[in-house]
Amino acid sequence: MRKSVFANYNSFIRSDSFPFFIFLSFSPSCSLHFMQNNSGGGGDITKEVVVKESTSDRREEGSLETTQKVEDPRKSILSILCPLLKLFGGGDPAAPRNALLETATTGVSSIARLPWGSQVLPEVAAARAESGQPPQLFQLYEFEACPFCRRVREALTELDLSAEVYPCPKGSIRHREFVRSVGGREQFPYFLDPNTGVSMYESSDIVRYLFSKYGQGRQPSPGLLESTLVTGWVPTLMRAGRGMSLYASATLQPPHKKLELFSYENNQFARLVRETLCELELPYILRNSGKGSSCRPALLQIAGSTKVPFLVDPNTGVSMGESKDIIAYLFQTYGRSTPNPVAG
Ligand SMILES: N[C@@H](CCC(=O)N[C@@H](CS)C(=O)NCC(=O)O)C(=O)O
Repeated sequence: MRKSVFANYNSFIRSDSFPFFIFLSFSPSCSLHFMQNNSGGGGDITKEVVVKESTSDRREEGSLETTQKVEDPRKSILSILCPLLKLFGGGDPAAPRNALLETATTGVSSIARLPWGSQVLPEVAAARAESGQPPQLFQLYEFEACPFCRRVREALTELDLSAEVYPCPKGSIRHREFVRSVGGREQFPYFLDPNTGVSMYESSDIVRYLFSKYGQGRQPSPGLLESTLVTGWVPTLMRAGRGMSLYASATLQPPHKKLELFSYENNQFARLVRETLCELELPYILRNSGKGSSCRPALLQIAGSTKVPFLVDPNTGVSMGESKDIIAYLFQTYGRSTPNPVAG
């Protein structure tokens, strides 16, 4: 670990981030990104210390050294933790799963994140129903298991905003490369708003931006930012790293057209589908359809009900509900290539 981390030790253990750091120290879902002043309550980030999982690839803010090499999760802390996680998580993500374990772990995850990411804020619902979505879709580079990305997806649900999601699992080939080349470093979430030309890292900044621009004067919901450090990691842990690493046999080429997923962040079954889209590195249009969403009439028309998840795949003409069926379909359709040499 870097010397500078120890130099700040005293203030660090007293900071809001300390409990989260302890979790991250054992979590393979994130590199150990410790941001001072990252309690979600203030945007004044004075210094960032980034300790990459891979001992051969360490960097601090200011030195934008980049590498074209795809990070090999097998050389990271994952190599120690993944066998355990894989055992707990049921091994091969494409293999049949224990339905009870799946329901229980995703259910507990949703309970941990109540009340965020389920319901559209009333002021926003009225505005969205009247004037619809912003003209161009946002682009969100993220991965499902990342608690900071979850924070942004929760805000999108509450603001009833759709987005193009570009999953960046560990071992991701296409999307991580894009973030590194455009943003300068591999850190998630990374967000672009083509309506304003704004792009940014830092989940709390992204959430504040979304509320200020599209929130009808609302501040971020009470606890949305702060709670990430308390329970934002629960789904990551409960789901044993699902939605974190690229599936070894994910097809190398993305499908011609983006899939479309009706979902809302804290829906326990939609989470399972998003994990799979992430593991297969499949870009998709996320139609957030929380309670009160303006997307629900369209969903009702296409699906015959407002239940989520509901997937539309314009590449094959398939559209379906039921998370179990969608997951099986996705692995069968997009998970059959020669094993990817860099995937974990
Ligand atoms: N303070 C940042 C923290 C972001 C962060 O630590 N993201 C982790 C994932 S949870 C990351 O990008 N890790 C690098 C990687 O996965 O390669 C934020 O709130 O956005």
